[in-house]
Amino acid sequence: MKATLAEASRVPSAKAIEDIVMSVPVTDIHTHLYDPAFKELLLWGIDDLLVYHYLVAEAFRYLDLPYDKFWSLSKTGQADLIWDALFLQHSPVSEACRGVLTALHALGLDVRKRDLPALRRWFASQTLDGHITRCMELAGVRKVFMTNSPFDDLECPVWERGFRRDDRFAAALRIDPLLLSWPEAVSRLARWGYKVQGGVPSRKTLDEVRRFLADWTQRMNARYVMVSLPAEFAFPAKTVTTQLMEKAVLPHCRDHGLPFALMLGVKRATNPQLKLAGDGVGASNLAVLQNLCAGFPENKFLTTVLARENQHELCVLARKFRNLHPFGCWWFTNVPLLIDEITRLRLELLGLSFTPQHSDARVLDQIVYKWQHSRRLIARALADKYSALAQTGWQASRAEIERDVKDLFGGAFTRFCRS
Ligand code: RAT
Ligand code: ZN
Repeated sequence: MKATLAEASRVPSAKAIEDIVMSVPVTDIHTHLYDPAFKELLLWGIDDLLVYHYLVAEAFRYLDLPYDKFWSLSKTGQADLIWDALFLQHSPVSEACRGVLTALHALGLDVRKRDLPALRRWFASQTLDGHITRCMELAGVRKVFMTNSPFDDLECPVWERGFRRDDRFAAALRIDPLLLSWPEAVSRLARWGYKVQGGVPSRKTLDEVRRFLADWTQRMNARYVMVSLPAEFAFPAKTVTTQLMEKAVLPHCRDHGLPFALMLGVKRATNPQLKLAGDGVGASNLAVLQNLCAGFPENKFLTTVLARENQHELCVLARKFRNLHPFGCWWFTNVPLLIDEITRLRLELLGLSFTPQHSDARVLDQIVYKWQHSRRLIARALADKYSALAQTGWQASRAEIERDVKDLFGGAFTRFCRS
């Protein structure tokens, strides 16, 4: 028998579901933000918002000055050009532009005036500590995962000196150079006292790489190990990358009970003149992921894929392998059209056993817009699902919905990491 309208209406309304989703505390599982102890590495404020590499790429669609000229300008000079091109000369309809306005508006600033100097004055009068608290509150974020690389010359000395941790910021050990630039990684590791040699890694070298990973995992208290891989990455294969992965990284993760996070499908330096803004996307062969999940059942894989074409296969793989946890709408997929599509696809194929979003924020204020925009879309997708269930007579209670939402915004991730 079909449920009556009255019965269906006992399910919390779409508005009530939206309220639950808009207010649930979030664990932001991948960002490029830093613990405030890293001082100027934690970016914030209007100029950093404007020179975000997503906006740099968009501004060059309109700018005609040479790339070098742009890069030789100060941060303020670059921000002035971007503001003019993307906000004044054209309407800021792209997701990255709209995001700046959402963040400013949520911070209580009047965007109608288009007054960049006034915005700068406002940010100059804020303290970093106060601003962190304010942004985290506005975004409803309770924990931020950083991206921490021992190979980063600015970041590394701070870890080596040691500092008092801010427990709102958790570490993730990022190892792209180790797996993707082996000759340079060898010189670094050797300089740090690890007895490694270039070429195909020997037993001794692999042991030393594991010692390096263990040292840094401990130093950072890293909660997972992470790499981004190009679209053409293959596994298995007879390459140094796969050897290191199989014989050092995966055993390390198993020993320490840590997930290995794979970000698949980036094409680095598609246009090197754009620097950080110059990376692109390619469809990955997800046989790689199947081979890893099946070949290493004792390992846990957090995975996000950059290509829209890979999203469906990622879900299907996650149905086959419980050691695979899909997460986030990464980078070029972090736009409303695709967040909506990908989230609905995941709900329909995986239920609630995934993490729909991470912010990837590089500038503190961005957490405010990235979470506000994503929460709305996720809320709508969920409301449609609970309403479809209500048509069968199944009424999800408020407590059940709250439980489900907590899972999506950090609970399922935490459980996966602990499992
Ligand atoms: O989204 C981004 O900001 C990209 O530049 C990348 O940092 C990407 O998220 C990554 O972690 O490699
Ligand atoms: Zn990232």
